Amino acid sequence: MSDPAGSLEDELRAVVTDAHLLTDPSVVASYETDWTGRFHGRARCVVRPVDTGQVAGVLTAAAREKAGVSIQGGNTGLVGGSVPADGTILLSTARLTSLEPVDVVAGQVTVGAGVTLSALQRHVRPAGFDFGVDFAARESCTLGGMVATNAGGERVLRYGTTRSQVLGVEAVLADGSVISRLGGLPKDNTGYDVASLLAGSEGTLGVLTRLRLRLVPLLTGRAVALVAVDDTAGALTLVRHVRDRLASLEAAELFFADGLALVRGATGMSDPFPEPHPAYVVLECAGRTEPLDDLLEALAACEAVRDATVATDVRGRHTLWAYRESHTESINAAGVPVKLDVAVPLTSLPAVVADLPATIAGASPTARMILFGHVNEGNLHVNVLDAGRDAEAVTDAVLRLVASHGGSISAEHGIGRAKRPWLSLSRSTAEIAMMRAIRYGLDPAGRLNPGVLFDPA
Ligand code: FAD
Ligand code: 2HG
Ligand code: ZN
Repeated sequence: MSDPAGSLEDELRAVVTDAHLLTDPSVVASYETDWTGRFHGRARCVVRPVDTGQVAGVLTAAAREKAGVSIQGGNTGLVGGSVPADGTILLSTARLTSLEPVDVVAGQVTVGAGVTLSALQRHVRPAGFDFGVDFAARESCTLGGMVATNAGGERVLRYGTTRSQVLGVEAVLADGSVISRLGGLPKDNTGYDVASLLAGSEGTLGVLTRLRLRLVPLLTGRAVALVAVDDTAGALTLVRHVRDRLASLEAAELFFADGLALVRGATGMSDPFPEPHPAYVVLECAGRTEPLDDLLEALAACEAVRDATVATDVRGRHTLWAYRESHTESINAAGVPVKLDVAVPLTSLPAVVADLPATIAGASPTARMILFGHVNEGNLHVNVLDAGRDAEAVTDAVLRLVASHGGSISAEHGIGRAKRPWLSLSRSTAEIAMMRAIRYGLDPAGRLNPGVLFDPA
């Protein structure tokens, strides 16, 4: 840090006002640990800018003083990317909460990067629209964090990942300059696609401040099924069967008996079926009319189904979803997990699921694995409890298994700090060199989100 003590803080105070420069260690501490409790960092201070102009002011002052800046949205990220690098300014997007009117002609909306997913849903639904990405962290995660990590979630099967929903961005680069492309033209081939480039960049290329988002029709006819199957192969048979018959299929989520037991223990929920089963799939269909009859017909004709329960009313649907969506919180209630979010080709999925227990036991005899995921994308959430000092060995063993099947070491949550040493398992030397050239071309000293995605400069 090159500034004489206090001068950078004075500059920041002038930009965001006294109330939004936080320096009291007990207040700053609430920004310094991630959602899982596994990652920590020490911020120099926290700034809470209210608009793009203030973000630009913060980054200009930081650039002048050669100070690092870490970026935090809802702090629900699961790879340690949202905690500050030691000694950096922590820029919180919590006050970037503008919600512009829904553009009903284009089916688009422009929102601040600090808007939470649930606030966006509440904003667009009365206008007959919905957002194409949804998942359990909706009350806290922000659109900026979702774009920065290219979040996936439960509707990728129908609508794709967050990147597919972003038509434009406003962002501030490390030197304080602003790029603003919020016109929302669905067709625009005038060179590099800045929105796509920033999606998934994990805050290493710029601070997202506003987003132009594509919306999807609000579909109120909904049916959810919780289906018992024998194993992963059975789950795949079921999903293919329903997906190939019903265009209304929106979600297909897999979990196993030990995950159900953990969730039931943590939540007190009852057993969904009279008999236990090895594996379960949550399916959701959505349309302008209720898709229940079509779903029941498809389930009745599928050889993989061992039992099923369905719901169309809001409460019943939420209850069935809770068996799946409560996994993350239930795991955290049991301890600090090693979290891996891998994807493999669907043809490899049964083999990888079968190999994981021995792979993990080989790295950590004490470890306990809870597995679940977004089955149609081959995306497995490998959660490992009680790994103790073997966390790195477990990570290494699982990621190498995945890579040996041509999979990705991160399907959803990003690289962050947690998976930085393993990036080369999924990306070639030439690709990493290209990514670094972009990152350090825009931010030569690597001051934005240092330690995320790449080693600190
Ligand atoms: P943060 O955690 O604050 O930040 C995440 C990363 O983005 C960090 O590197 C941060 O520096 C960067 N960042 C944040 N805001 C900005 C910005 N404005 N500009 C630039 N960089 C920024 N993820 C999925 O993909 N699918 C799921 O189904 C899913 N389910 C989840 C369920 C639970 C219960 C939880 C706790 C998390 C889940 N996640 C899931 C993780 C997911 O990554 C986040 O919930 C979300 O995408 C992060 O948003 P956030 O605002 O909390 O970002
Ligand atoms: C989900 O799909 C999230 O619920 C979180 O991506 C996964 O807790 C996890 O490992
Ligand atoms: Zn997920």
